Amino acid sequence: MAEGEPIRSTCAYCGVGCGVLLTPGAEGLSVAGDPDHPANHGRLCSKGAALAETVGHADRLLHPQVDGIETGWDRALDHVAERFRQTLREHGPDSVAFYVSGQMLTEDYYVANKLMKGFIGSANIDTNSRLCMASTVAGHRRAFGTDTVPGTYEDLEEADLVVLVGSNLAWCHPVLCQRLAAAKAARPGLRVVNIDPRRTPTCDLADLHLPVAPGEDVALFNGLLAAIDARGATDAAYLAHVEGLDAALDTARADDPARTGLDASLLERFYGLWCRTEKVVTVFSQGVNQSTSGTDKVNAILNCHLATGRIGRPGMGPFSVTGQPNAMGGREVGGLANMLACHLELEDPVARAAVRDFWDAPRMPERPGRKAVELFRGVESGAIRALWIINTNPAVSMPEADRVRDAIAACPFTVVSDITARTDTARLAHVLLPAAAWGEKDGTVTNSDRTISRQRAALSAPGTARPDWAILAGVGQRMGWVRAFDYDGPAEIFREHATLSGVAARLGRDFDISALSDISDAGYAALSPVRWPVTATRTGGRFFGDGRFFTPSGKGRMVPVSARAPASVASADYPFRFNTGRIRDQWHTMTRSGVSPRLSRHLAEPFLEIHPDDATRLGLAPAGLADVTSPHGACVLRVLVTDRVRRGEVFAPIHWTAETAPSGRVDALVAAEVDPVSGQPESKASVVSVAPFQAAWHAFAVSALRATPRCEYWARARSEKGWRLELAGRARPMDWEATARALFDLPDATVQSVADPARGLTRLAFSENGRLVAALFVGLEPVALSREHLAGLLGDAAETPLSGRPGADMPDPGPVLCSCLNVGMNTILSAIESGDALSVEQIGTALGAGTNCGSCKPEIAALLSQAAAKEAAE
Ligand SMILES: Nc1nc2c(c(=O)[nH]1)N[C@H]1C(S)=C(S)[C@@H](COP(=O)(O)OP(=O)(O)OC[C@H]3O[C@@H](n4cnc5c(=O)[nH]c(N)nc54)[C@H](O)[C@@H]3O)O[C@H]1N2
Ligand SMILES: Nc1nc2c(c(=O)[nH]1)N[C@H]1C(S)=C(S)[C@@H](COP(=O)(O)OP(=O)(O)OC[C@H]3O[C@@H](n4cnc5c(=O)[nH]c(N)nc54)[C@H](O)[C@@H]3O)O[C@H]1N2
Ligand code: SF4
Ligand SMILES: [Mo]
Repeated sequence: MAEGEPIRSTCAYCGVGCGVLLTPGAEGLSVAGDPDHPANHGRLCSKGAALAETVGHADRLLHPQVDGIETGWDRALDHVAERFRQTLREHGPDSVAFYVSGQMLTEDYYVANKLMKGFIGSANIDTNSRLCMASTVAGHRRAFGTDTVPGTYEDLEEADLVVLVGSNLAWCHPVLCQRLAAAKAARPGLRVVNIDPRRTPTCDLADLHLPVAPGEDVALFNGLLAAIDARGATDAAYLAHVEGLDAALDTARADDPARTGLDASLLERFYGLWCRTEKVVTVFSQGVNQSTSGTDKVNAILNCHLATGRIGRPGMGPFSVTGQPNAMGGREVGGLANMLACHLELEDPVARAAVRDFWDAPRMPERPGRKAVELFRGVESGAIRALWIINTNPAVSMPEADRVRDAIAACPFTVVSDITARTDTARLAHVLLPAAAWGEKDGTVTNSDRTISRQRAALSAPGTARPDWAILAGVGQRMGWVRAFDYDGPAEIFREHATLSGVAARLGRDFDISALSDISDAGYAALSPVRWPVTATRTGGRFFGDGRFFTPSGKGRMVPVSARAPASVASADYPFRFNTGRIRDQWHTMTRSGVSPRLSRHLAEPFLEIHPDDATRLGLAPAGLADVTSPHGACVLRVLVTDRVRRGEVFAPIHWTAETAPSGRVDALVAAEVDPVSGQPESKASVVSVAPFQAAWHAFAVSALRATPRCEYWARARSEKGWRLELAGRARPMDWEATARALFDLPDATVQSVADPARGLTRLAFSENGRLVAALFVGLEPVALSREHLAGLLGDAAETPLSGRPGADMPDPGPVLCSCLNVGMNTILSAIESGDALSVEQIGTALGAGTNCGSCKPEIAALLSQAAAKEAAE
């Protein structure tokens, strides 16, 4: 790459795996979409576009810490190695565990897996992919004999029918959604069906929405399989390569599609469309995986594609979209407790011997290790006594999160590798190891369609932070395996991994990138995105169209499956079905996306979507707060009254933590019920009760410095010039000014105040040197103010901050809808009302909203249709 040219890398976030161009400069990093990357062809979503805002060093962990004291690497790594060795000596290999992540680079992941499975000699390494892709892995292995996504992104564009199952593609895989939307715009015949109990923004793209009853996708696809057979849509020639049709049909016919709760006529439309459309792609994600029947849901889908031979050909096939940037790479290196490496199986003695020889490994486990939920149960029971958590935040993201948090806190020895110490999990560690972050390190990731791309460093790591592979190798060497972990960089690790894939290929596995085994350092530095396999004779392409599978018989397998309801049963005490998921602009526990003020504008608080009828019945006020309780924990969430969810069902996003909203940790509510085959938890179908939170007061605050309230409810988000806070409490403090001074840590600042005790209103503005540094607005009801306006006044010589509203000459833009171009909802609404803009495109032309990443287009469309409905009613 020539001097001054941008550095080609891959986005830090989702499994779409978009290519980015990074240009470090005096003004900071600039990030643009890579027009030459096959995943995105230059597009980015709001999160990708805001990457540059998240690479600052403000909250970074800069040096190792042992028992809260900063120290050098030698001392920290010696200590970790010694404690792991001691635990092994005293309690055996299964008393230690690693809990790792689909966000690690392949090279990091490879070293972690090698250290645990080949050298420590335990299979107690599991990953957050257990909460994410495990059911798909298990379903793929049952049907194909290997965990392989057959198709490519182009298939979504070439299909005539795309079925989205349990996927909010518009918010979670936005660039892939944009590609689908563009294909549909160019070819309106392309039909999209969305299967989701909720009406999500993804529905705006759909011709048909099937609001399936929670957990009942097996019944839906069993009904489809029966319909395929009844209508003669099976492919006899392809079925010669497939076994199990009759058994699968028997169980399919025995299921009653009425379980789906869908009208017979709606089902009929869907079945008819599927049966008569040859080019069909079924995209599935967490609505499928995160279920106690997740593996069966996957096989119910795969059965339909196998029966019709619609697989591995252009525009056809089942398509699991992966969540994390390297969920796929993790599967390739064998990061799950029940896999070995390169799609080899741990329990296969031949595979074990081959990997042992290749690694020259002293000991290898013969049985699978503990899967995530069991792993933390082992920590709780004391069976696991030394734990290393890398690149994941289980004290927040595991089901029964309070229990997991307490188990980690009680573990005799916990190491956490993270980029920041401000996570709920890092706070529990004995040893904290500072990892180099995205943008600071080199390696590879594999996206949802098997494309391997380089991540490249464009910035130097702050403090003494190191890449994860180097931290792991350092511990491996100190534990005594000097040669096995003597790597001089990620290229060397990659070559070893590629060479091992050749060994696996000779044992009949499909993951084969052996043509990259002797890639030079320069070749690795310049590696362009490439879809695996990469062998002497083949690069990329699709799988299974030729009828060749990786099962013992070489045939594809249809698996007989039967519908089961979710494990948690609603009762009078817990009458609501509790669904969880993601929002557009935040990434998981927000340690990175939450740093961006732009991304924090869209939805700045934890919330609960609830149907208007339920809200009325329970006496929940719109924008009020609700107490949400389950047998496992409690939350307080902002009420969002909407008919996007049905009666009896509620939905909450997963992103808030003890750092950002302690009563918004929704996994505290989620039951740790798991799929019997994959061990994946049912994150989408717990049961809860909902009641109004009895608030004595509500407040909104802005503060130049990070402030941590002590009341029952608070949520904190970044703004350009500081922080914004939502607060509420069950009891009124005696003295608001004293409370506010303590909250903002401003004992001496000048204060302006207005109070209306009769209406319970108090407004306080604090300034230092004539500049506004903090303000608090208290009321009896949720405070209606222009939050954007107030957050913007911080640092200004604001004369009238206490009005809480912009002056008459400055319209209030309202909550931000388009985060890329910072266009508020009120601005869009007034353009609609004035008649200036009658379509999403016209709004784009007039205001710019929706013209960059396009992720907000569904919301703009919703505003337009609301306005049209209002007009019609008037
Ligand atoms: N903005 C953003 N994007 C992300 C992420 C993020 O944190 N933020 N995370 C990434 C990761 S790791 C992942 S795994 C993906 C997840 O991507 P998705 O799976 O698309 O996202 P979720 O919101 O978890 O869940 C998808 C949908 O499943 C539905 N659902 C719930 N129960 C059922 C059911 O029984 N049947 C069906 N058919 N649907 C059901 C929910 O209502 C929800 O709308 O997103 C990735 N992309
Ligand atoms: N109820 C419910 N729970 C869920 C889900 C759900 O839909 N519903 N989804 C599940 C799914 S699919 C997933 S993937 C998980 C995600 O859950 P987690 O993996 O727990 O969430 P993240 O916030 O992505 O955690 C990543 C951590 O790694 C740190 N980090 C970032 N970069 C680096 C690095 O380069 N090196 C190291 N060592 N650390 C780094 C971050 O600061 C952060 O603390 O949540 C799961 N939990
Ligand atoms: S869709 Fe967005 S978050 Fe996902 S890889 Fe592309 S730019 Fe990043
Ligand atoms: Mo995930």
